[in-house]
Amino acid sequence: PMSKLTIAAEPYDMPIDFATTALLIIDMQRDFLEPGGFGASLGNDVSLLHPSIAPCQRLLQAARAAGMFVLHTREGHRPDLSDAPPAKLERGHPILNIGSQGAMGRILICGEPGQDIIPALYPQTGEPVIDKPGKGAFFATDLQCILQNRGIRSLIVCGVTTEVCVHTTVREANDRGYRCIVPGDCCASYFPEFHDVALRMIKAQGGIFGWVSDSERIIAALS
Ligand code: C5J
Repeated sequence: PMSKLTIAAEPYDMPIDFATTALLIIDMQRDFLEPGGFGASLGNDVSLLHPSIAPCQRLLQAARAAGMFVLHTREGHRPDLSDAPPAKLERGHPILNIGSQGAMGRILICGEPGQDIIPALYPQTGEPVIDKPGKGAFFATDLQCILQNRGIRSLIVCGVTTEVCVHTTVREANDRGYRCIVPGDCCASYFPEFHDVALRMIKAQGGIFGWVSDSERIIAALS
């Protein structure tokens, strides 16, 4: 694609420089999307997240075909839980705690099958995978270092869940000076009303945190 592109979006179209834009896919992990993982252990219906998979897959394919820099994140903790704050561990009252043995290995622990990314969106060689102990992808990770080294200034941020890890990451990125666009159909929440309001919050007030678009409009701009 041409270096200077315009993505149709709200609250207004977003001009991007292709060379300094990356696709950041947040936490499309088995632990959130499949039965028996962290999300299900908290009492959520994981099927509510499934409509985001196909649009995410189409966007990922288009980004790869265009040669865009792609990164993936995974929420997870060290096996000894030393990077898990007690305040995180004590909340939620799940059926299985973080670190407990579940159907896909230990819940939300780095290196376990459940903590890995779903096969439909599996990272390819050359696509950094950022393991993160928090909800935001910048906290206690090398994400900013990697983005700076590539000269990235704009981020297409998608994944799950809209109002938790996607939102936290967009807020962190916005404060660090990154221009963020969120394709709403490539995100999902266990609470559909939170998904809707989270997207409205990003684009309200003239785009207080960023832009909102969808996979179709972003793919159209890339092709
Ligand atoms: C949550 C996430 N919802 N990836 N994590 O706990 O959004």
